[in-house]
Amino acid sequence: MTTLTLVQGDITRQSVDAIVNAANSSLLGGGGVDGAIHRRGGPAILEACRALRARHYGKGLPTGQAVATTAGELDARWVIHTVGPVHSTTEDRSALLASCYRESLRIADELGARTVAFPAISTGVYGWPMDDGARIAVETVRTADTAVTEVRFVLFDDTAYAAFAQQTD
Ligand code: AR6
Repeated sequence: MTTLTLVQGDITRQSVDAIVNAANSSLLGGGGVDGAIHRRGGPAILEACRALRARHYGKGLPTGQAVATTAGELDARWVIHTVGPVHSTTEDRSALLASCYRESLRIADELGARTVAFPAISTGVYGWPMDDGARIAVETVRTADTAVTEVRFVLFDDTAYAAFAQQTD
C-alpha cells in the first residue's frame, strides 16, 4: 500500500530513496526545482544527464516520460527526471501530466525505490493551475500500481500545500 504524505518545504532537503525532478526535455538544467536539484546535488547529476543525452536521448526526454540518474550529493539514491507538459488553454494535456507521475513511479519500481518525493510538476514555469495540478497528481498516485510505500509531495508554499491538502482529506 502506498501512503501519501504532504510536506511544505524544499524538495532538495528530503531524505528519500528517489527525488523527482520537474525537468525539461534537454535534461541539462533550468530554474525552479530543476535548478535547485542541480545546485544542491552537484555536478554528478548534470554529468549523468549529459551521458543520457549522448546515448539514449539524443533528441531529449519526451514530455510525460521519466528517467533516473544518480542523486549526487542529495540525501537520496536517485533523481528521477520527468518532463511535465506546458499548460495550454486550448489543448487538454492532463494525460501527459498524469503520465509524469505514473512513469516516475514505474522507474522507481524498476530501481527498487520505496520512498519517493515529488514536486508539484508543471505548476511553476510551465503554468499549470495549482488546484488542477494537485488533483491530477493525487488521483494518479492513488490509482498507480506500484511497490512504492511512501509518496511524499513536497510543496514549496502555502498555496501549493493547501491545494494538495484539499485533495487528500
Ligand atoms: N522544492 C519544492 N518545490 C519547488 C522548489 C523546491 N526547491 N522550487 C520550486 N518549487 P518548476 P515546472 C515548486 O517551475 O512548472 C525549469 O526551468 C514551484 O513553486 O520547478 O514543471 C525546468 O528546467 C512549483 O509549484 O517546474 C523546466 O524548464 C513546482 O515546484 C521548467 O522549469 C514546479 O515548478 C519546468 O516547469
